[in-house]
Amino acid sequence: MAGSGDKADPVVPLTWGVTVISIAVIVIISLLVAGAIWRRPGIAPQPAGSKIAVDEKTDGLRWIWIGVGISSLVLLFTVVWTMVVLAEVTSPATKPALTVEITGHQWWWQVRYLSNDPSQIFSTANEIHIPAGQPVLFKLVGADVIHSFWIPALGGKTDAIPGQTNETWLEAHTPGIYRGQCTEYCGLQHAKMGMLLITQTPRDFAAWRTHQLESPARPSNGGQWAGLANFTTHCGSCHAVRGTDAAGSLGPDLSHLMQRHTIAAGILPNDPADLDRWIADPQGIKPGALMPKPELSANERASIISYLKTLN
Ligand code: HEC
Ligand SMILES: [Cu+2]
Repeated sequence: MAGSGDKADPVVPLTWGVTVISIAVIVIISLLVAGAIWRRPGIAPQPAGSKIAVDEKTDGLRWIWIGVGISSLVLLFTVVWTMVVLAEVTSPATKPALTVEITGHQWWWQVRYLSNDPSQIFSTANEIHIPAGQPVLFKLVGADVIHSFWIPALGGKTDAIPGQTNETWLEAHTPGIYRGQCTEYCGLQHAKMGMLLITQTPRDFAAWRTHQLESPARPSNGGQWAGLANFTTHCGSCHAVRGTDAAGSLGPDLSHLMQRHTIAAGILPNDPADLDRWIADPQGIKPGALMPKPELSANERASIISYLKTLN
């Protein structure tokens, strides 16, 4: 019985333990109540005018004391166990070397890698990469309303609240991909506000990070250049791509879009056909999403897709 990370490990036995104890309590109490009903001494019909003797037996009181005693012990035990686990998971064993700022937007996650050196800061969206085996500090904020950050396999929920920075931490044992989800109702597309947490070996993570800090390669043919121009005009006010004039921040940073597994907060696979569907009609796929339907001719859209496919 173990979780997938340091913060989840002690919570798993606590969850099962409290569940089993609760079920046992319900079963035992139900049996005792049923037994009491079954054994209730009946009072036989008495002839009119006769006196009914009062039964003064008091040994039933013992059951009350024993019951209260056992219940108190069981409750005390679960309270202490819970407190110990809470204390264990509040802070990691070693100081996190990496800090990631997560901003909950309606209805996607902005992921910003913080650093004291401004040239080392970059943003991505809906997919968080972290090194396995190391604790990572997360700073959580809400851009508009309250969202909540949750990667179930690795730890509990923490709210992302506007005007306030909440902190949490996670650590994964091994490289893998974990699903996460917004877990505070935040509007129409709350259910479609997923994310992936991708844990990598420290070496792979370092390589990924270095690559994220680079600008994507420049277009290599006329169609892609036209795509870049169209992208800057129609999309650049909301989306940024490193090294280009597109520097908007209302939507996800698309600098290395092709490296993501999914688009639109985990609801579509990231392949050219679904990318095309999304750009043709984001409102049809995710009604209410804060990306309006772009006014593009079929040619313009095709050129933009051919450009987006270069963003590795
Ligand atoms: C008014 C701002 C705005 C404009 C203009 C805009 N977008 Fe978006 N875009 C967004 C927002 C907000 C999202 C996040 C939607 C969501 O997941 O709920 C998004 C999501 C996306 C995504 C998915 C990214 C990911 O990693 O999940 C792609 C790709 C995209 N937009 C491409 C485009 C292209 C191409 C254009 C121009 C034709 C464009 N967008 C125009 C705001 C905009
Ligand atoms: Cu939500």
